[in-house]
Amino acid sequence: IGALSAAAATACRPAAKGPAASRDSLPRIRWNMATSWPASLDTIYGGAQTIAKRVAEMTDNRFEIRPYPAGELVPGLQVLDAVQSGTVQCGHTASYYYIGKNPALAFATAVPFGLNAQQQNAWLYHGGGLEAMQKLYSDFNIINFPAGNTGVQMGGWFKRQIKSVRDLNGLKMRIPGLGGQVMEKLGVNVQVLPGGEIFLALERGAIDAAEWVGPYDDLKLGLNKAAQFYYYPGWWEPGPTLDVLVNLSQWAQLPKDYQEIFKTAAYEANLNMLAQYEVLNREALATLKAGGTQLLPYSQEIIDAAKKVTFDLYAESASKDATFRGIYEQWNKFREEMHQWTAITELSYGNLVIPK
Ligand code: PYR
Repeated sequence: IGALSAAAATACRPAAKGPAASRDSLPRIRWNMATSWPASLDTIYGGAQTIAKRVAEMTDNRFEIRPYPAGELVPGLQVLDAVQSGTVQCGHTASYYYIGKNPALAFATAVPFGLNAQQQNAWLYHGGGLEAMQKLYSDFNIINFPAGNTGVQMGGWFKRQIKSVRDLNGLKMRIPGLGGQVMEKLGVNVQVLPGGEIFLALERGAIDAAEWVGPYDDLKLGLNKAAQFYYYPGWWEPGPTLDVLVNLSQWAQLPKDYQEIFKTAAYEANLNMLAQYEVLNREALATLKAGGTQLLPYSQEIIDAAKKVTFDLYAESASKDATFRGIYEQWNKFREEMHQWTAITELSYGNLVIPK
């Protein structure tokens, strides 16, 4: 017992340098963070703010990160470019905005008929996903970390009802990522606009339909004032991850403990955003319904056609590009196995408790 308590006393003794002394030895660092979001969307912009706030708190304000709304430092859809070139040290964005640079970047966010938030986190953190995405991002002199998730999204706002694939033909719709490519193959004229520009485009008739995230954000953007029919589910975004991107040269210059703090803050943003969306969407859906929004499911005809086009698109992209093929094949095996597990757990449980 004597030896044990001596060891315990040693373990509890403060280090030779007190906490104040060790804090003083931490460098002062200031970074800017470009984002793709309007500051009014406290949920998704909140992902950037969570990282900044928590990094500051964990370093006694010695490592300060200042997030900027879309358009203030760089346009909302050019965050990757700004981080790559070093115009900013880091950015908060959705990787699928950059599929023009490499279509496999879509897997970092979400792809049609892919993984929900829980499965996406499983793939990224423990299924080889984040390693694959970080390898891909290293080609851009960037390291990425998951830093937010919206949960399953809604399927978008339409000015008129769409019952069949024929109704999609020629429709101008705002929708990013591989979901946009699938819609294009179904006859849609696809536009990709940053979140802050959707309302005006829809309201003025520059587009006929738009998807953003879900009830809370869509209500804040006022999309319910520009269109009446609100479809579900967003089969192209079952659990999209938002990423924080860091310029690799800047990352390499960070002290190791700041790197660990940054990673911890990104984990926190990832978890916190999803919890926030679940709570807020629940309330906002009721508000939308009370305000006259018509909630409609996509028809089976549209879902079946979209599913076929999606898996044809994956096969086509895999045949053209070795990077896409490598990531897709690993991801698809994970997806198939994961869906079998989910069928007997989450889904069968949901069927027990959710009223029909
Ligand atoms: C979108 O751009 O549609 C997102 O869901 C972030």
